[in-house]
Amino acid sequence: MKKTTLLLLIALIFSWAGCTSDSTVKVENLRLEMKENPLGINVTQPRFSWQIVSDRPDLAQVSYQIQVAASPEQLESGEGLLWDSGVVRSDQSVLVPYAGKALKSGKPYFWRVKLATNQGDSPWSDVGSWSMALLDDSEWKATWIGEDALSNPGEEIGVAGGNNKTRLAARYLRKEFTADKAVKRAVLYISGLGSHEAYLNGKKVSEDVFAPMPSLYYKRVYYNVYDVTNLLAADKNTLGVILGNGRFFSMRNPGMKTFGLPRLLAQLQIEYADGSQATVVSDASWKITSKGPIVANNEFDGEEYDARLEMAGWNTNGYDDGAWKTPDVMEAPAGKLTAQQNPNIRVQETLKPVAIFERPDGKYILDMGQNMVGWLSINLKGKKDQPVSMTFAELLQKDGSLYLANLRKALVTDIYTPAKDGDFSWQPRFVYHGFRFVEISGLDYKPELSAFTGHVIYDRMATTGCFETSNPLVNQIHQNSYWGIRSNYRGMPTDCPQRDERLGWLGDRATGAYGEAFIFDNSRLYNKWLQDIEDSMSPEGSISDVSPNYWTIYADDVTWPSAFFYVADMLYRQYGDDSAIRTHYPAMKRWMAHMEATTMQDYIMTKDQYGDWCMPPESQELIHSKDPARKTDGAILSTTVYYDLLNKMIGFARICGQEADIPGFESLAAKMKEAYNAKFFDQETAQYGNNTVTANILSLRLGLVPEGYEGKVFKNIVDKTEGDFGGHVSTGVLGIQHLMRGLTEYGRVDMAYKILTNETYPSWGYMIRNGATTIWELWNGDTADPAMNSANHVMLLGDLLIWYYEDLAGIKCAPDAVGFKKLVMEPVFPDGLDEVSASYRSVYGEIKSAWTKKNGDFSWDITLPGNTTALVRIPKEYVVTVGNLPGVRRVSATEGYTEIEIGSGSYHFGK
Ligand code: RAM
Repeated sequence: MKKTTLLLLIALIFSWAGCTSDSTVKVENLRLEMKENPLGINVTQPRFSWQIVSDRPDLAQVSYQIQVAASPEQLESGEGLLWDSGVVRSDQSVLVPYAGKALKSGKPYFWRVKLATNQGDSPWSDVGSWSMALLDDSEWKATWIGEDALSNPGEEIGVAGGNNKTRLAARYLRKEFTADKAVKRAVLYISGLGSHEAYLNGKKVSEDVFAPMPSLYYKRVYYNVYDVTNLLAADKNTLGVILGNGRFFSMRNPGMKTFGLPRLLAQLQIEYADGSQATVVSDASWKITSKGPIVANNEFDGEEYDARLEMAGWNTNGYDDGAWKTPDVMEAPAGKLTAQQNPNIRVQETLKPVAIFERPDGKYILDMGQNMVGWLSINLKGKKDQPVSMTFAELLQKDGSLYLANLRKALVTDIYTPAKDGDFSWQPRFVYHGFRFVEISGLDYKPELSAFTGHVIYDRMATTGCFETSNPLVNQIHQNSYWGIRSNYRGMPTDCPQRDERLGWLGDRATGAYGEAFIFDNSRLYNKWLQDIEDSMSPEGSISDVSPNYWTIYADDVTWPSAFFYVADMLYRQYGDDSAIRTHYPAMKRWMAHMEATTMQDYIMTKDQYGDWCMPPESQELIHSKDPARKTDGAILSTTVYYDLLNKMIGFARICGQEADIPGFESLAAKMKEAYNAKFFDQETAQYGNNTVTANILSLRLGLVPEGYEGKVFKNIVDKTEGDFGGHVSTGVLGIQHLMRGLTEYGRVDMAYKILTNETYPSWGYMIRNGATTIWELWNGDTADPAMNSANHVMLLGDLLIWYYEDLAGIKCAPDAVGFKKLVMEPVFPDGLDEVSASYRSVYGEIKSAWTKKNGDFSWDITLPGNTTALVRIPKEYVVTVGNLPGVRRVSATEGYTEIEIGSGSYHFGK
């Protein structure tokens, strides 16, 4: 595109009438521990965050005052406050820690905040609230209960030498009790393992599914906290709980860690208006049955529901449970009972199928139009005793039948057996599938599309990012990523949602988590996952490549465990939350030392497990390349990454006040750099190892290249990409984490853009051209062996999403700031891309950036939230003059750029 010099105008989109004294400053979006009015907070100094808005530009906080009380009335009157921070001169509006009187277990609290800003004072905010978890184990009066037997035909616990399959019916539990006085507050503390669905008087206590989230149950057991005051009836009440198997009674055994038969711990605490208290706890006074309609539930194999076994009214008062049993007292699962701080899973969206067609065998195939994760709800006509079954798949075979080979041994089939002829509605409770297509059998008519609804499930978190460009392929890749990411959150980030695996593989998220954080508020999820990783460590300090370690893989490689560090760093940079770094620093240090002691030789890390996993192989039928010229030496991967982790540890040590550790990390890093270059760097050719793009780009981006050689090393990356791969990606999971940013930083955004927009193999565009609506596990996912070939893996995204938001849109946190308090906005403008429009809801509020450079005209709209600033850099070719208008703090010219420092507000640059 021909670039024209354009006049830069700065105008404020809003009408700004100069300084008036009326305060328009408002405080919004109160958060406690990054959540809105949370229940069951388990830290004693929770942190407050808020956002500030006004209709004028350049809004900055000058001071805050926070008040906390045990009731809204006390907050209002100011009497008996538990904390009044007083006026604190500070611009901090994210994660300000509580410093008042000790907070009490189980109690509710209320807070508000008032600010002084450069535009005047805000009024008091609305009142936010939270409640504390049970802080002391001794407060648990409940007993773990369940049915300690297999009592239905066909049930299997899985045995060594057997088929590994497990099968078990859901457990139904009930308890009637009386609440004989006026109730002020009732809170249910509950852990139902694997998954529970709880009811009070026949009503669900929440829309959560699969709660609580998975953990390494003998180290940690999560419980959930629900306020059920409104569900409690005067006088007689019934608590009902269904227990599914989840990840506790695991899908396969042995081969996947299993923890035992399902069990329930529940404690309902009632506060009466007269100040007295009552507690209803799980114990031997409850009743249990496993003869209910959910006769099997297994996340791999599906759910089987026999409507003939329904027990109408089982979770309401007066149900005759004479046929039910007294529950067995079950052993406690040993792990520390911990209030879950990350959100549970919910149905987040529903989808209607786009097509249905009949197969020659009388079965129907439903097409959802999108590879999705969750389940199907059905409204169909059935015949008594004639099962209707649904089998789920991502793909179809050429003949139009389901392609099941890539699901390996997962049976992925839900079965409903009607109790009578006629209409029925159903959906499963304890299973999910990764699918686009569903085969339906057992019907004697062709159903309407309206009979089906796809329920998309994943952890309840806000969508924070939006990204559109003038190039439909670039948009579609973002859309596929969005679907892939939401497909792979199940209380932990999973590798895949469909086959017999669905585990928390670390390597897939080392850099991925960072890119994902632009699209989803995944802060609580990743905080939780880091705890899974630490819980899953070996006593010797090894990190399991799968965490929670339902598969235990202590390979002592570097590249997969690096996620422990990179994700903690991401939480700090993206959300301003350093708690994960502080919590896990000792474990990180232990792992660094363990690795140094066991796998480092002459300052080279010698162990690697996966290589540059899933690089495009030489033949499209292969899963892994066999060509030595394409494979990167494992020692290069582990040494470069370990070196980078040392540098991360230096920063972490500072955050944790462990400065004494720093010289050790520094001197080790220096020795490693020297040894690494001596061993792998050829000064003549400026090549690392066998000159793969991955070897060179890791060395370059992670800072190992000797000064002065950067350009030459980079040239090798470019030459290799152009010469050997025709401008295509040649990396696997390791190299891809740095590819897009690396090419851009060293001046070849055109090559990054080519790689992005390729539609020939290998590329993201190739996946899409071949029907992908998510991201594949393999570049050659359409031709490779089904043994390892998921159509919904996110690891090959590498740093693509980071590059989308930071480099294409220019939404980038400044290196000396965290949480987007300060941005450096410096988009790249690849030839061929005319428009980018993106937004990101940061912890300070929404950031927007939209530029166009169509027909020679350049324009750029930016919006920054209150209490943030940005350094905007516009290439000189687009700018000749800059006005001096409100919100603009400074304008200066550097070589090639006009730099404009702005405060919050909305700005338009250009015509
Ligand atoms: C596969 C997983 C995962 C990857 C490991 C090494 O089985 O699906 O994505 O991290 O292997």
